[in-house]
Amino acid sequence: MSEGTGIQARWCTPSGAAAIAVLELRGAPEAIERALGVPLPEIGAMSLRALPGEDEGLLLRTAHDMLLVTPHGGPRIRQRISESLQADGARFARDGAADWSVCTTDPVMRRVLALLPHAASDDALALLLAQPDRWRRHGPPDPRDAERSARLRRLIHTPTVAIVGVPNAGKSSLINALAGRELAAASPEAGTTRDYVSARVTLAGLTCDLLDAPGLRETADPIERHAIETARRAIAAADLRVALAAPDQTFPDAWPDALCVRTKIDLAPARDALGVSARTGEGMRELAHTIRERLVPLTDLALDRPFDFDGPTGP
Ligand SMILES: Nc1nc2c(ncn2[C@@H]2O[C@H](COP(=O)(O)OP(=O)(O)O)[C@@H](O)[C@H]2O)c(=O)[nH]1
Ligand SMILES: [Mg+2]
Repeated sequence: MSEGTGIQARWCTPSGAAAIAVLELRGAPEAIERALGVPLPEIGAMSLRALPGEDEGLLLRTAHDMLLVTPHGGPRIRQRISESLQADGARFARDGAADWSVCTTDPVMRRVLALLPHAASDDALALLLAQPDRWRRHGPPDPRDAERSARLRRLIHTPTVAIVGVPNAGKSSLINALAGRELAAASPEAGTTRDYVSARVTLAGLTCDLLDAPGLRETADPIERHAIETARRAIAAADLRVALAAPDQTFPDAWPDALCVRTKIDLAPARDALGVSARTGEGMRELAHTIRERLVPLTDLALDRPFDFDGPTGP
């Protein structure tokens, strides 16, 4: 470690919990500038800058000698930034909450800043930061925008996608393939998944929780029956249902609003629905885009109008 630079650093968000992390830096502006390798914004202003560790983030200059930095929330990025700053002599204090109230007097910006560290998807960042300007230009969101607002809030609060289908439809295999790791036991034996498993994945930019429901079949086993009842409720409460069927199966009719997907297209081509193969990866990108479009359509994102980011239960 080099000579101390007098920079005091502190992470204000828990590790890996959201799309962005918040780092507070205090010290001489020249020292902070040198450590980050980028020019600081004016006091009260913010700017998007490249950060050490091949990341980028917003810099919010809250005072002459205080800066809030918002890199991505992943633990590896966080560690690289910590190491880079420590190598420059910064001293890290214990993690603690940031005080956003010093950043701005604009009430919409204050609410945006309070929400930023909790946003799940990357796209939430630009969308939230655009809100103060949109609210100024258009006023608060129109009640007619309520449905669009509810969809856009899925970028902030991770939505749930229930994967449903009869045993052997390929649910566990699909979830493992989307998550890129072995999470749910996949096997040809019906009833392998007795409890539902969930995996957090990012599909075409949208972070969501995939729910692997147990095969919903009639059963005498009270433990399995209980698991199935619990799963039925979770499926009904999910933001989206994706119904899977292997080439030789029929789609379940319990959820008419489900997105239908044929699995195992390496064995037989899909003729009646979107098709995927967990084995070869074929169709997976299209599926990710379709799920994202069902939950947060790009037209909602592109519309230059304010949205109700706090939601009906917000302040
Ligand atoms: N050929 C092929 N087999 C698959 C594919 N996906 C799953 N399987 C197989 O189908 C069987 C059932 O899969 P699983 O994911 O456990 O289905 P689940 O009961 O719906 O969770 C397993 O033997 C898997 O290896 C696929 O894309 N192609
Ligand atoms: Mg399974």
